[in-house]
Amino acid sequence: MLSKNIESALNDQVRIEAESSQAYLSMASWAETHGLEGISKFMYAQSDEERAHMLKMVKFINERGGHAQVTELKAPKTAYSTFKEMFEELYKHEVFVSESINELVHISLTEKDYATHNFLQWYVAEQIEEEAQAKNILDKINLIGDDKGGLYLFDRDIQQLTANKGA
Ligand code: OFO
Repeated sequence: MLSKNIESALNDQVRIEAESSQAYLSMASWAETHGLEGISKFMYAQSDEERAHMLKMVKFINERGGHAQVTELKAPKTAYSTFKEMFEELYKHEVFVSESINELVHISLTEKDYATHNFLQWYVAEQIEEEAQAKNILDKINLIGDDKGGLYLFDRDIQQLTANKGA
C-alpha cells in the first residue's frame, strides 16, 4: 500500500512523463515540418517511449492501492531556432527528469517503501541510458557545426538509432 506522500510524488512523476511525451511530440512535429525526417522519426519514437514510462507508473500506482491521476499538462514549446537548440533542450530535459527520479528514490528510502524503491530502479537505469544518448547526440551535433552535408548524414544516422531501438 502506498503512503499518501509517495502516491502524490509518483503522481507528480506521471505528469512529468506525460509532459515529456508531449514535449518530444512537439519536437517531432517541428522537425517533420523542417525537412528533418530522421530527427522527426527519432522524436516520435521518444515521445512514444515517454508515454510508455507514464503508463508503467500509472499501473504501478493503481496496483499498489493508490489512484493515478490524469491531469492538465504544461504546453510544450512549439518552435526552435535550430535543431541543435532542440537537442540541447532534450538533453536538459532528461537531466531534469533524472533529478526528479532521484528525488523519488530518496523519498521511497526515507519512508522505507522498498517495493516502490525496487520499481524505481527501472527508471534509474532508463535515465542513465537516455542521458548518455542525448549527450552523445549533442557531441555529434557539435562536430557537424554548420556543415550541411554533415546534417544530411546526421539526419540519416539518427533514423538508424530509432530503428535499432526497435521503435
Ligand atoms: Fe521517461 O525517460 Fe527520459 O525522460
